Amino acid sequence: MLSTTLNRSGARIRTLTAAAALALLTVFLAPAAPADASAPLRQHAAARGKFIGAALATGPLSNETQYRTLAAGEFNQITAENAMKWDATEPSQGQFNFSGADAIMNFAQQNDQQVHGHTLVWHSQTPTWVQNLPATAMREAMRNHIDTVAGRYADNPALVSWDVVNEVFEENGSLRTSFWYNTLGQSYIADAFRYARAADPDARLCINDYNVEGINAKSTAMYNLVRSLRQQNVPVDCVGFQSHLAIQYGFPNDLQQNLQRFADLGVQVRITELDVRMQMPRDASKDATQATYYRNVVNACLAVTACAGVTIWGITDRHSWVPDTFPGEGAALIYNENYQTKPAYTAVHDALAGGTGNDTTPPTTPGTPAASGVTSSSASLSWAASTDSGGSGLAGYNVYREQGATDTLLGQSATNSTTLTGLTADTEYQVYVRARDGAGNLSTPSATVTFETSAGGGPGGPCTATGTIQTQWNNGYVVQPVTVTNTGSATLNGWTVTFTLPAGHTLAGSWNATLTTSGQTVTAKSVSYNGTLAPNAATSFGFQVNRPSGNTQTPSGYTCASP
Ligand code: 9MR
Repeated sequence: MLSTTLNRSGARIRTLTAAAALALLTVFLAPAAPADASAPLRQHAAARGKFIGAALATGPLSNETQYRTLAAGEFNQITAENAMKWDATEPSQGQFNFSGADAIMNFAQQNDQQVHGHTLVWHSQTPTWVQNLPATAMREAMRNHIDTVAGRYADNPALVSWDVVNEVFEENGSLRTSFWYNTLGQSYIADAFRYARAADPDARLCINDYNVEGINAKSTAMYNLVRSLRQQNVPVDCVGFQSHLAIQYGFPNDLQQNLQRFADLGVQVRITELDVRMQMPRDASKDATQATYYRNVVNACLAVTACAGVTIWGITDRHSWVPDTFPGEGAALIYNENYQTKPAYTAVHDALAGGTGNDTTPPTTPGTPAASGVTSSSASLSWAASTDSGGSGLAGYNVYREQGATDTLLGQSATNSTTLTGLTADTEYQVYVRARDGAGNLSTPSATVTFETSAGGGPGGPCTATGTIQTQWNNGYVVQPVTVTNTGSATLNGWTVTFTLPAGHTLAGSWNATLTTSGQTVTAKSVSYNGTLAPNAATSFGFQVNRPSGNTQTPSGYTCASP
């Protein structure tokens, strides 16, 4: 008789016998005394009622002993990095291939791990035979695919959840104009969830996306969609926050708050694809910042009851998608290329081992901030770092403006430096910092630093623009951010960036600038809220492009001018 139970993280465990139930409950539930400091990640995670997972690639899983040893020993949850995607499981219509997917499932069963299925319906890694179908046939192909793939593992107790739809939003929060949307309209999303529920009634069904970790246009669109689908009784049980972070773009300090607002809708939340990349080469300071990001993500999940756990998008820097997609960036994982632990491993370990929230010792008082590069609207601050001995670890710093009785929080930083922006010209600021630990304890305030912003206005000055490919797929990509920097000594009052799209590429959306095209030349103009740029200050905009299938070119010739 099949039965279903929920563990403390809400993960579903299906069992066939009482003995099997006991074995699994020991693994997933273990009300566990806090694990020994040297214990692997999975033991600490289980003691906190969470999973800690990794995405696994089938190549190294079959070829590399160290990869297998760490995958089995450190993680109690796994996701197939590619093996369960459509191009792997149904390369031609009706011809299914489960060799990679089965290898992942077998590994999980051998090692008492839960599996998150990734992914049933996505615009990427989906064969062209699907993309070219007319509407009725496409909907039926989607139903049959979900039925066959999710159905195959429906009675397997290791398979607990599925990414039913992946990456359905554009960066500005509108629905992505994928072939799914263009052929079937928005209804493909609800249909996919209903087909998945029918194929595996017990699996937790998730919607998953990137750049939704903080509160922004895209995550708010996700929030509204999940709420509206659930109001219509569409079976959406869970939301996945991919969390492909980069130390040069800052930490989403409102992650915990964002996870909580989704949890308040009644869904499970999970971190599904965590990695933290950096510009190469690695150094000790970048490693330390990266460790702080990992620690903050794990702490955010620990602080939200409905957060089931954290999956890291790989094990070792030897095998990671990052360098292929972002030339010059890498080192995004918690083990280096030689399978040695990095500070990020220690951060994840210590956050998971950090006890049950009984840390009441605040971090030490940070040093007095030093101000530099003060302009009419920005200032850079740095200070001597704090340390934390209470167990939960240093999480970051809050930066305040002293204003008598009601001090204002100007910003938060994961590291012991930050650049304040949006300051008022010609104004005196008194600023101090307080350190924060993983349990939310705040240190006593540092001494204050006083600086005065310069007068604003003046004629335009020179500027530069650089575009970064944030993500790309077979027939499109997102450029985010295009960073516009004022390199002159006067404030810019409006800017214009031009660049060239390769032949056959067409704009599919943009944000934080007004874009017009003439042939393949694109002109991007500042909008009301980002045209004023103090000397050395930077702002950014982004855009999305469709390109012919298989073409790998990207835009070139970014130039910036002020009007
Ligand atoms: O890590 C995956 C990489 O090996 C594939 O080549 C790539 C192809 O699209 O997909 C990567 O995984 C993606 C995941 O499935 C969805 N979110 C973004 C991940 C990184 O691109």
